[in-house]
Amino acid sequence: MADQAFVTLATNDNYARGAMVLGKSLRNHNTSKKLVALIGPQVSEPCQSVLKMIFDEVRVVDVMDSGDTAHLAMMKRPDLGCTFTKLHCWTLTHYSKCVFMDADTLVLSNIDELFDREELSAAPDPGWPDCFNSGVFVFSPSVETYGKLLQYSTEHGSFDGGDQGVLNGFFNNWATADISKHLPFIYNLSSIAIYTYLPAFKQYGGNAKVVHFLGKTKPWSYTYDPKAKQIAGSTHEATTHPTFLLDWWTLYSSDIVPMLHEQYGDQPFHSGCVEFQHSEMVTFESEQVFAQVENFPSQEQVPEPQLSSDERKEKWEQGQADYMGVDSFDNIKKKLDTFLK
Ligand SMILES: [Mn+2]
Repeated sequence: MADQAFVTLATNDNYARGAMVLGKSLRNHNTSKKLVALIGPQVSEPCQSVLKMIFDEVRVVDVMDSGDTAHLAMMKRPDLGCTFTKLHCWTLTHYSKCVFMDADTLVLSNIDELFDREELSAAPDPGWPDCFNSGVFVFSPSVETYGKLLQYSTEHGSFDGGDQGVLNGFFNNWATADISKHLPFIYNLSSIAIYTYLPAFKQYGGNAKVVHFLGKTKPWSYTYDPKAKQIAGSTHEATTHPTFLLDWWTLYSSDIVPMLHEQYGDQPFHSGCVEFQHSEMVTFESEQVFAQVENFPSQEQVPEPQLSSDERKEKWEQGQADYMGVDSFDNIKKKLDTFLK
């Protein structure tokens, strides 16, 4: 349908890479919908060119320059800058229905069936399931709704400082009014679920259709060796399941990097793809630490000191689990298996 579209948002070159991977993943799964990227004025020319190859429409949104109600809203609430840019998706009135997807999401199968849903449909947030997560939602563009959203934001602000707080405040009967507006969690799966409810992840994780790389460390924050198919980065901060992260990097390195190279030409740019120097792995002092990180070798890797069981428990309870090291999915599974036996 020509009047239905997937919409994403990139305010800088890093998020633009996420948007490229998302767009490509939608194409690879044969979506019949249009693809729209809203971008901030900071996105570089070469990145804009690549986005234009993947998306049907690339629209620069400059809230500060818009001279309309959005600009006025921005003057009152400068803290909500990115939020106002995201709300801009409601102005895409040449489409009757859209699905917004964060640039840090990845599609694993065709999800065109989401267009059977009505505004505002979204999946529960894993941290507070009576709120929806605003990384994936179905909406109907409307100038009227857009105006109301801007008014709501300036009057009430955002309880979490971002768009999710604004949208949950505005669509405040989502939790109770209409169950058909609750998207199944597999349309917005964040890895948090793996660590908070592992048996459910083992049971249903394989049905995931959309992965959402929630948290501070985004897929593009890592580096990747395409030959060795290995990822490096600050693994103790990781909030992502290694398999999904590898899916992201496989698609990015094979489909997106060649397009970026073509657009950047002679200009220097950092793709994030490097050949890891295995000779540099021997800088680790203890055999134990080495074993912990050997799947993610990198010259940037700083070995973490070994923690006691109590220290690890404390970190875990603070939400700082070492997801790719000692607290990895495999290790948790091993531990659970010993209980279940
Ligand atoms: Mn996100």
